[in-house]
Amino acid sequence: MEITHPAFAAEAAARFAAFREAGAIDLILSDVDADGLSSAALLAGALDVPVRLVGRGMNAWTDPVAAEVEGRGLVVADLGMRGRALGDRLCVIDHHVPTGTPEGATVIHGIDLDPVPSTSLLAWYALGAPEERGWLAALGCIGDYGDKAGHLEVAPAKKRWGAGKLRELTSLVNAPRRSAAGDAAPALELLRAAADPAHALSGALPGLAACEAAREEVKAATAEARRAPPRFGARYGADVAIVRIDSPCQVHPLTAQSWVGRLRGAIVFCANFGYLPGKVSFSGRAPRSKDIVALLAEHRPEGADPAHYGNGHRQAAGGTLDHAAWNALMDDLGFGPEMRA
Ligand SMILES: [Mn+2]
Repeated sequence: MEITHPAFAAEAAARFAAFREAGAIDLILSDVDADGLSSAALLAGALDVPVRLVGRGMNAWTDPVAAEVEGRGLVVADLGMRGRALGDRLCVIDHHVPTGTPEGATVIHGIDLDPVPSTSLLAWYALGAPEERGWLAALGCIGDYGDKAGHLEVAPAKKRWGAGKLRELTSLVNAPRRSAAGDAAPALELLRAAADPAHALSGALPGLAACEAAREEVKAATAEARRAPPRFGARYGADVAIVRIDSPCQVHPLTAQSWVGRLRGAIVFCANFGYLPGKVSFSGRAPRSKDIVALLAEHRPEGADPAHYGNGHRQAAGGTLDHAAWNALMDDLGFGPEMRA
């Protein structure tokens, strides 16, 4: 397979080998989307260590998780990066806009590369780019960026393992985290057990049926969310839209995504009032010329937890706020009672 960033990949492999050499790795923390799961499947397969998925309403860089991983040798994948040390020894593999660098950590970060690689590509580079596992690298990349974002690994993976199979598997493993239950463990189980995408989709492995059921549930919730109209506030007019929904499923990112192409040039947020009790979960999508991370930083309301507000990519970021902080943000952005909690 071709490698988008060959010099970086070689350096990542050397850095990761040095990390392995220097001490034990006994736990992988990862995100629950296709990119996080494929990164975890790659790393867990190579290192033979368990995975702790960091899912709904949780953030790896907060006290509860820090307490849980105390004393461990960790790889933290696709979960952002902050200036906080976790565990006994730490390797961070990530591609989100970082807010700091943990002291003493081994860091494999792709934010300064163009195109920015998925975490799955970075994890695959770290492991020395093993050909047979290239489908997992491509899967995470397709999950985060689609299959036409200029990553050279994707076209050969599509040719070798099937474009349709890779797309189908990406869609399936992305479904459980979005369902009302939100448990991505079956998707990880499926990816870990599979030799390749055809094997994963064959029906012979555990996890597939749960992924399929989750996808049906999410499809129905998405259809309902699409019926909500975008609203505009006094401060930015047509430049910032918000769509309000109420769903136990994580359909706010998809809903924001579906509007950003239709509302020319606007930053679009979808605010979900039914996802976490007592909170508003919101997801923003922006056209290339705009920067959501900057917008949210400028309007950070009092009471916003930095671990759960305004993190992500320039074109895709959001957060979770309690009702008071959400209402303060709405006041600041010039929205009326239609957006208040
Ligand atoms: Mn990612």
